[in-house]
Amino acid sequence: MRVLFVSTNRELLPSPVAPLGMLAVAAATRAQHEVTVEDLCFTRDVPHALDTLRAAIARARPDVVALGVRNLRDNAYRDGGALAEYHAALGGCAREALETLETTKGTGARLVLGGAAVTLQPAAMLARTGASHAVVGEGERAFPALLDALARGERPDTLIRATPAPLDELPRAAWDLVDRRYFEREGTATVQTKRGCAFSCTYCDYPDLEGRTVRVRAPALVADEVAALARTAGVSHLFFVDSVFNAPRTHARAVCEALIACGAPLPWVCYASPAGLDDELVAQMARAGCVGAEIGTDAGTDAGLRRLRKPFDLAQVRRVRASFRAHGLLDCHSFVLGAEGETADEAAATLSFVESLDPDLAVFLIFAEDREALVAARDVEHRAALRALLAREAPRHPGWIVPELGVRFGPKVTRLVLRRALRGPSWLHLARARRAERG
Ligand code: B12
Ligand code: SF4
Repeated sequence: MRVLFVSTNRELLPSPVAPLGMLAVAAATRAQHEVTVEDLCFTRDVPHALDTLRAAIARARPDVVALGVRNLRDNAYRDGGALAEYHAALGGCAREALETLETTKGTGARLVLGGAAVTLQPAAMLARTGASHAVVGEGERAFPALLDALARGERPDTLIRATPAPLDELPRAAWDLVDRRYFEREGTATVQTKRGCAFSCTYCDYPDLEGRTVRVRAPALVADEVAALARTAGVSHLFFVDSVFNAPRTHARAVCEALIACGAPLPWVCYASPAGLDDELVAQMARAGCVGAEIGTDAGTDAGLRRLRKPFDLAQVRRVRASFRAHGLLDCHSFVLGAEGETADEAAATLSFVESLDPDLAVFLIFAEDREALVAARDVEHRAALRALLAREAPRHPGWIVPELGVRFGPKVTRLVLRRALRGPSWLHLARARRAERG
């Protein structure tokens, strides 16, 4: 079959992120089917995105249009009203354009959705776009299987729940099909060393996306992929997009060893949990090319950590901070306010803890549920109080970032990064500036 993959994400903040997941599905699909890719990320506005989609369908004359949908929220974590309208318009536009093609006229079964937004809210995304099918979870096996079923003239279910696959059996993402502007702009490529998270932090939907059982990739294959990306024009940095890079610890260590063995070819960042992140591992990460990590600390009281079921305490967070400083790694600790019945006093205590921890950067998010089955009326008053607290406190603390309020986050920061032609994830630049200020 002829398949047109379309990456629909147009979010440019904190930086444009290449559609790794969609490129992975494209790689798995092209063994059997004819694949083309269109990326709407750099389109000027929504009408331009719709025109681009229409033109791509007319050009590719696909049997199936596969829309990759990543975000339900924009960088400011707004409720997604505008995004929902955008997704609905894309669905309408794709269906209309497919109807004009002889090959798909009247089949009504040719618009397929996939991606994190679809896994979190499949029913809403199907209703919004009018798509015929939605793949929930990873697409490398489920999507080609769907195409095969369609090619045989079968009528597969609307919702396709993917079964997790052993990662070493999957092909590498089709980086040859990526829009080069991602690399020209800031040079960050992305790699996964594993899928899944075995922790059970109460509010977190990452295990819903990738599973609770961790599946790891062979460290040698990870290192090969990193080395290949390092040879790719424009690639200067790497982001390990695992939910948590450092767990399981043994695997993180093995990946670091494999990277060291191939000369630590790229500076990289990752998401890390304070759990098990000891000095030995931090030192090894530094030798393997790590320049910084976004650390999911999440609460600044031990009671809060216990309630969120975080598997560490504040003393451990302080040890991690010290290790990062000792080994010259930049740190950005994230904090989630407003989850699990947190009181106003506890939110204030978290801010005091951050003040005393004094990381290079701290990013504050106000909790918002995205899992379809759990989306409930939010505590509007508590959210408003947290916004007021952060609006008062964050601007006067150097290094505190609040995406929702645009504090040290937003187009101004991005323009600065672009003007200075700085490479790599933008938070690193803020963190470096902060270290330089401190001397
Ligand atoms: C790493 C990451 C980041 C990094 C990205 C670094 C980079 N250069 O790529 C950073 C920190 C920059 C980031 C930023 C943001 N992120 Co983020 N991020 C992630 C994370 C942890 C992994 C994404 C990833 O690459 N996964 C690896 C790939 C292989 O998986 P995948 O994309 O899901 O693809 C698989 C399936 O979804 C499916 N699939 C994907 N596409 C398609 C297409 C088709 C047709 C099919 C059939 C299947 C399919 O198959 C793929 C392979 O198995 C996810 C959470 C998670 N664990 O998934 C959040 C997540 C994607 N991010 C999210 C958000 C909100 C954001 C921000 C808006 C936050 C902010 N305020 O800044 C920004 C937006 C950035 C942007 N420009 O879009 C949300 C999106 C959903 C939502 N709630 O809106 C997630 C799910 C986290 C969450 N629960 O809130 N993010
Ligand atoms: S460790 Fe991180 S990814 Fe895993 S459940 Fe907790 S918050 Fe989510």
